[in-house]
Amino acid sequence: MNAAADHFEAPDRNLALELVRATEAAAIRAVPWIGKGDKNAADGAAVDAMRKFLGTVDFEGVVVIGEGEKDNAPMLYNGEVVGTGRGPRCDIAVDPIDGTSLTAAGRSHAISMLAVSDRGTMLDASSVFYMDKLVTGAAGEGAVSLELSVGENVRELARALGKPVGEVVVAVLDRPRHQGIIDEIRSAGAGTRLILDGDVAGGINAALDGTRIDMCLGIGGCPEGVATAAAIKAIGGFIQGRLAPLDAEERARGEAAGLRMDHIYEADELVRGDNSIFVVTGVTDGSLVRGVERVGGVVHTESLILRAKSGTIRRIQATHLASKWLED
Ligand code: VTB
Repeated sequence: MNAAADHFEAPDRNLALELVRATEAAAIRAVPWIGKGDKNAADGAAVDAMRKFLGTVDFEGVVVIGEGEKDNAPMLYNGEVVGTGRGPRCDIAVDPIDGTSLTAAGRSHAISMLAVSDRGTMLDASSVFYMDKLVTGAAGEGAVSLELSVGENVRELARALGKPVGEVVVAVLDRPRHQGIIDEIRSAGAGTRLILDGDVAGGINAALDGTRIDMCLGIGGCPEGVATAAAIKAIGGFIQGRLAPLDAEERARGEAAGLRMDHIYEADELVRGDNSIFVVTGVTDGSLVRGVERVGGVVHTESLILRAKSGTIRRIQATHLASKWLED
């Protein structure tokens, strides 16, 4: 072997290249339900399709973050084992549609996503519903923190990015609970990008270069926080999360499950190690990926696959024969 090439690792398998078929399938099957006002039908079609395709992939995945508990979710429930059972033992987080209401309404930014990491490395935060999150690109490392105020974070990030505070854009879920954060962002002189749903895409956009979002802040779903961490590790960005229990009962349940309530979870505590992958396919048009689109006899999908180990980011455009997937 060429000595100069010795420090390169031997190429290995990128599971994401196979798993992208599962998010593509979920997005394609959602097509008849986009804008039709029935979010459960959209979700059901996507869940079913994703599960079928996961079943073809050589791995043994345990759903750590899924559609909920076994009794409420017929498929892709927490603890369900997916894949052929041959190959690597993994944790998997799935959200066949993040943004079911967006999909049903025909609004932008709905995605189908999944994240995979080595078995036992994904934080099981299923006993707490919400998480306070802070996501930026790599520039935020050592500059921003959930311990700082919103204004301080905005100023520190502006300094780290080398641009005026007035040009910093912060994505926040548009919820009454965030009015305080929104006011603080604006009084610091930065701008908000209010998002209806989908803070996973918001977080990824904050971490990726070349998007119009510099930071994603606020309280969103806990599962979405862990899934975002898998993506952020691949992009090389910054993420912190702090559990935000709704009441004393949820706090106690979380503590009983071994979760630390006032602790700031770093990326490596949300998903341990550097072997995570993240896969997303657009359901409706968004800033991360284009939505799935049927044009006559074909269906177009756009996906992004991220792999932490190699640091690769791939954008995959695919054209599928509609007759194989959808009724006329
Ligand atoms: C967010 C958002 C999701 O849930 O995590 C949010 O990213 C949090 O819950 O798309 P609320 O809607 O109660 O604020 C979603 O909106 C739906 O899963």
